[in-house]
Amino acid sequence: MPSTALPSVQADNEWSQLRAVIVGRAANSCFPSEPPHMIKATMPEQYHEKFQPKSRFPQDVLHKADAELDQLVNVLAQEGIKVYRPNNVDWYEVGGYTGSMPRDGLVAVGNTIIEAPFSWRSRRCEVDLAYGNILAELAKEGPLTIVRAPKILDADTIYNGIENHEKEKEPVWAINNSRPAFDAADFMRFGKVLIGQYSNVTNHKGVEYLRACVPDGYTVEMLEVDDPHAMHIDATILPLKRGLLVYNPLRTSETALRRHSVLQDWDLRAYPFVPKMRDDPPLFMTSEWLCMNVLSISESKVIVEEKDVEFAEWVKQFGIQPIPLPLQHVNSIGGSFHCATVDLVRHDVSV
Ligand code: DAV
Repeated sequence: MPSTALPSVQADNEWSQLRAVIVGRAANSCFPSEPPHMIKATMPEQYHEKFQPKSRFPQDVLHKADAELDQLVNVLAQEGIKVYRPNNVDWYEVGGYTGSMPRDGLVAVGNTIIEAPFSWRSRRCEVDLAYGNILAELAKEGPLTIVRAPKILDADTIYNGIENHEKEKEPVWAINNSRPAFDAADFMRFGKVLIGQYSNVTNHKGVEYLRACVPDGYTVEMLEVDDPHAMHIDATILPLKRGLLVYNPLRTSETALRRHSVLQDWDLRAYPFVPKMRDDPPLFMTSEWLCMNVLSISESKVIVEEKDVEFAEWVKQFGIQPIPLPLQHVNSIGGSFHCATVDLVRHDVSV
C-alpha cells in the first residue's frame, strides 16, 4: 500500500461536501421477525401482524424502491460523488430484513468504519452479507480501520427477562443490558463529538462499546429524548449544515440540545409543521417524522423526498437548495435518504 494513498473512509459530520457514499438495495427485503414485544415497542400499531417470519414486503413496493435508489445513485454520481452498492441478498432465504438501510449497520468516524452490534437477531448477518464486499474494497483502496462487531452465533440473551416485563417497571426498553448493542443510526456526528440516544435497540453497554471503538479524540454524548418508541435518532434530530440543526419538538427540546457544548452556538430549529402520515405506500416501519430524514450532500444542498414539499420550502430560508427526489417506496420499508445511505468520505473532517 503506498503511503500516499487517500483514505477510502474519512467523514465525521453529516454536512460537509460528500465524496463517497453507500446507497442501499431493496430487492428481497422482508418484514423483520423479532419478538412481539420488540415489534410493539418500535413499529406502527396497524402493521404489527405483518412482522412474522418469512413475510415479504409487497413486490411492487420493492421494485419501485429499487428504481428510486437507482435514481438516487445517478443523481449522486452526477454530483461527482463515488457510490458503492451492496450485494444482492435473498433476505427471505436467510431470515433477514434488508440491504436498503445501511445507515443502521455502519458508521464512519474519521478514518474508521464501525459495524453496529445489532440487537435484532434478523440483522445479525446483514453487514457480512450485504456490505462485506464493500468493506473489503475500502480496505484495498486506502488505509483505514475497520471495526467489525462481535457476533452472537447461537442463543442471544438480549431479550431475556424483557419479553413479559410490565410497562411501569424498569427497564423501559425492549432489550436488556446483557451485551453491547447499538444501531449506528442512533448516533449523529458533529465532528469530534457524536450525539446519540438510548433506544429500544441501543443499550448502555452498546454506548460504552462504541466509546471504545471511536478513534482517539472522539467522544460520545447521549441526548435526553422523550420517546418510548425510540429506534434511530435520524427523525428526531438532523444537522442540515454546520451550525443548523432541525429537531422533532415532540421528542426532544432546545434545552436538552443546548446541554451539549458542541451545539452551544448552533441555530436549533424545532420543525414548525406537523408532518402527515402516509398510507399509500404505507409507512410500515416508521413515523411521519421521516420527512426530516434527509441527506446533506454539502452545506448548501440537501436531498429531500419529493412529496415533502413543506420541508423543501422550509429549508430554503437557510440558504439551502433542496433537491427533491422520489423515495416513498424506500420510506415504506423503513427509512428515507439518511437511513438508505452511509457517507464514507466528506470533504472536511475536524482536526
Ligand atoms: O422516528 O419514525 C425513523 C428512522 C428509521 N430508521 C422514526 C424512525
